[in-house]
Amino acid sequence: MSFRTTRRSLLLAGTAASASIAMPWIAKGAAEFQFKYANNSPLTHPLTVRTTEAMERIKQQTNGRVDIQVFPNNQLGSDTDMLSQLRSGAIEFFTLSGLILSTLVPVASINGLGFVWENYSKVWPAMDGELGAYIRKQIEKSGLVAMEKQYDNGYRQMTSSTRPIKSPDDLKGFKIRVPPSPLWTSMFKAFDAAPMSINFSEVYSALQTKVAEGQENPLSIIYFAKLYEVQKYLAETNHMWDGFWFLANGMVWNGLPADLRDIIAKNLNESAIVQREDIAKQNATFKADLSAKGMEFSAVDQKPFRAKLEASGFYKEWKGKYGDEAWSVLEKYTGAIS
Ligand code: X2X
Repeated sequence: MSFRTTRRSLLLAGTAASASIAMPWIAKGAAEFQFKYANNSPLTHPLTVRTTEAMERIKQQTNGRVDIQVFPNNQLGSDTDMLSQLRSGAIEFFTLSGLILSTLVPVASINGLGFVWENYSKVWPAMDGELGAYIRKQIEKSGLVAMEKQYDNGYRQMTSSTRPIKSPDDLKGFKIRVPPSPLWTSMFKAFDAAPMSINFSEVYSALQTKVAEGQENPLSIIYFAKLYEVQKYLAETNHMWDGFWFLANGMVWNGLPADLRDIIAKNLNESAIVQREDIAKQNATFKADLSAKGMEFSAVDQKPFRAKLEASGFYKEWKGKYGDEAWSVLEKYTGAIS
């Protein structure tokens, strides 16, 4: 947090100091507010592409006062590490799946419940509406701030190197990597699979070395992180929908002048809308692209998967965890779940 350093320099320098010592950013030509934004996504993924564009606009529109450097692709560590860094202020901005954020803010995984979103025309009104607002309020209580518009991760699909997944029975004993989040573990346990929590930074090698047989992710991640190199079968399960919250350290955010906050938020929210469109467009061609890379696709009937979750008490259990209030906000958008 360079602005803190700057304040300390001001104190140390005292009144006798020259302007170039008291305001080192002027002397060095550096920005007044230099921040770090980190994520888990490849350079080519629309999340990285569009947030990088937002940072360029922010620099321009603040006349160089705010300079946010982008550290994609787990350069600064795993999601779990980066969440700690965000909380301590070692990094100021971070995008994280709400499902993983739930390790800190339990309700943030609610949009990831299996088989509740018919399509995007239900997802975005919910996340841009009351459900998103409800989650953001809880996020704020944890000392973090979430921008209003989420970036898309996408509908998640199951992949495997050992066998095609066609029915819930195929998941029995299946060694599947899931992101670190109680909801994921709970759901794949309900399928009688053998889920293992592994951060995304380790996924490629876990699949390559066959520590895990399979994993689940949206097509965009499977494509841009080249998971097709270490996975053969792809079942179009669309089992969960997942998005990235653009998070700020609350102390840093609230310490910024309001006009700068407005410029940052506006640009990050605008880029989120464009990023959602990127994913929608790319989804139309990913199947052909991934097939060309050698993946074998299979269409899947969702009904028996959902029935298995119902029968295992999965929805009932999570309704109890999230509470009636959050559940009714969710059902406003999804329709009755159970
Ligand atoms: O870790 C994953 O699988 C990923 C990339 O989808 C998330 O960020 C949750």
